[in-house]
Amino acid sequence: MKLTDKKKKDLLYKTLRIRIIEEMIADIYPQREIRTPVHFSIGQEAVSVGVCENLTANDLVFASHRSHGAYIAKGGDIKAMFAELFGKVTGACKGIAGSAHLSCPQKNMYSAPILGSLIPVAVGSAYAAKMDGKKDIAVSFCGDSAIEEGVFAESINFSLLKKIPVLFVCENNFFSSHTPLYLRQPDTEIFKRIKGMGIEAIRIDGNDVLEVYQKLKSIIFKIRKEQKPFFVECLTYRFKEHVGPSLDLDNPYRSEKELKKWLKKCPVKRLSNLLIEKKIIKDIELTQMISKIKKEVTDAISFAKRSPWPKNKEMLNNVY
Ligand SMILES: Cc1ncc(C[n+]2csc(CCOP(=O)(O)OP(=O)(O)O)c2C)c(N)n1
Repeated sequence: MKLTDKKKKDLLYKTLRIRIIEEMIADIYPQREIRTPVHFSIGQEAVSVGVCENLTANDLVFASHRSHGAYIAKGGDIKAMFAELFGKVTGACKGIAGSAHLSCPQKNMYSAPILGSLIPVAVGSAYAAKMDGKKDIAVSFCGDSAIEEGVFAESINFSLLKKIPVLFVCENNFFSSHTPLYLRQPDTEIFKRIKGMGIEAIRIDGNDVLEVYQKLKSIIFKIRKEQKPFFVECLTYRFKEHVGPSLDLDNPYRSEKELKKWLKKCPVKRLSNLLIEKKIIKDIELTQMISKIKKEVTDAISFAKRSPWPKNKEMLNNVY
């Protein structure tokens, strides 16, 4: 499938938008007005964009603690996102969820930080849609560690048994907090292990927006048409520390050399360099994109700052 220049520019804009939003959160985070722990997806944006660009508004997305990319790519409101991070009542979840639970029911997007907890929910939601005769699918975004939870195997099994249209997207960034994949698994080619469970599974370059978008287009078409599950392992890397805006380079689980290797594969730079090289976009257009997004974020930050706090008595609403 050949992509138009317009589509390529659009994909660049959407990837860049996630990057700038998160970089601006990282910049203000040390001021300690945002008190929710934040797991940045900087470096992993291509996965969220490439997948969600192929979804309909009714398709459901279930993400993890590293939720921002999926929230933004599924169309979550940015003012509501910032208000949520600031703990304000105008937030996407009325200020009581924070970053790791950031959800947007209006856009059919949910996240939760208990590893693996939303994997069966994605399966169940897709099954419900199927039983209702709808064509909606559900996507379960999970890390390479979340799929080590037992519930993942149960979810794969049930989705195969009942022919459920669910897409499992594993964002393999090679770490479970501070433990590398090679210390947890005898074989680091995750997709091969998962294939052994009987589900179709592939591995792709999760730092190439165009590849993720194009490969997922046909996979999502297939899931919808054939009504069965699919597993995609996206190789990627988080540039920031596990939680917070620093780099974790003082921690021996990863090295500066490794980070530099992955920075060369930065999804934003790769796509912008390609589009500039092929004269699909001019430097000035890129600068304009950046200014537009920064203005949007600045407005969202001031909206969040001037919004009220939730009332004390509202804090336990919806807690069961
Ligand atoms: C059931 C459970 N066990 C442990 C944790 C603590 N924990 C939070 S994030 C994390 C690592 C997650 O790694 P992965 O799923 O690969 O996602 P990533 O953080 O790399 O995006 C762990 C162990 C948790 N949230 N839930």
